[in-house]
Amino acid sequence: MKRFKQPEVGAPGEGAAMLADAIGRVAQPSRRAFLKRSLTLGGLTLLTGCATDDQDSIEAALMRISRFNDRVQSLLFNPALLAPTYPDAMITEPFPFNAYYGEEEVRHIDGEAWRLELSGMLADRRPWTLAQLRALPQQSQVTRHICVEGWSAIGKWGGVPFSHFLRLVGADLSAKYVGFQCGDDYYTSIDMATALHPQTLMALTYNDQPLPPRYGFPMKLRMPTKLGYKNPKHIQAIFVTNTYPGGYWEDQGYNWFGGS
Ligand SMILES: Nc1nc2c(c(=O)[nH]1)N[C@H]1C(S)=C(S)[C@@H](COP(=O)(O)O)O[C@H]1N2
Ligand SMILES: [Mo]
Repeated sequence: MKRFKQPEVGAPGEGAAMLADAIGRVAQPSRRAFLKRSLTLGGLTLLTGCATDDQDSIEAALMRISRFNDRVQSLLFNPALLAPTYPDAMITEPFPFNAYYGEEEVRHIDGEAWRLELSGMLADRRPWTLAQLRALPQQSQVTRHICVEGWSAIGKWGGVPFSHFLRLVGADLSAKYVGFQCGDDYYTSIDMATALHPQTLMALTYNDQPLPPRYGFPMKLRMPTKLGYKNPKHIQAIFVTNTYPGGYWEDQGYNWFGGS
């Protein structure tokens, strides 16, 4: 991080254009608009101690603001507050598909061979079969999924309350993070408070049927308190850790806490 260095900006406005460009690449759309309205070049320099002529230091500064924002969101998160639920009649048909690739590339995972792997800060690291997960107590919910790409949809998911599962395997509930590795190389991570939220489900069904491949067979994590990209599909492995694990979109600048 370069400190106390004056911007070596050629033409007036060049630095601002660079800042807008960096914001575009770092921030999610809503935050981008907010930053554009509220930050000037000088303001960002004061806030971060960074000269704003340097792309890397601008991005690092915006990432620091976003990580600060994560801490604020964690403090504001109320684990007892429930996300709205809806009647079955309001379920969106067809429910949209989304991934970092097109629908023709949806992964087809073999449910018989699949094992859920566990690692990190938990007592019982034995892998789980799909049949074993289906034998655990199940719950269902009709909730709204919100994607930062500008759509939302109501769907019905059923599965195992994640807090029940974490207790069952002896997870260290004082750990900071729960991380997920997916069958399509997607990955993400969440805060422990959200992992233990009563509406956070290890979803095995969609519309009372086994989760179809496009919605994340054999298992996804469904959290109505978080944006779409925080809800991992095709989960292969779960780990509990105090080391910040990041995520596929989060590492490209999307806000990590990602609450909705
Ligand atoms: N494994 C995996 N999970 C993922 C994604 C992905 O690309 N791969 N995309 C995320 C995003 S951005 C969204 S909006 C939702 C879409 O879920 P859906 O296809 O059930 O609507 O999945 C999330 N989880
Ligand atoms: Mo999304």
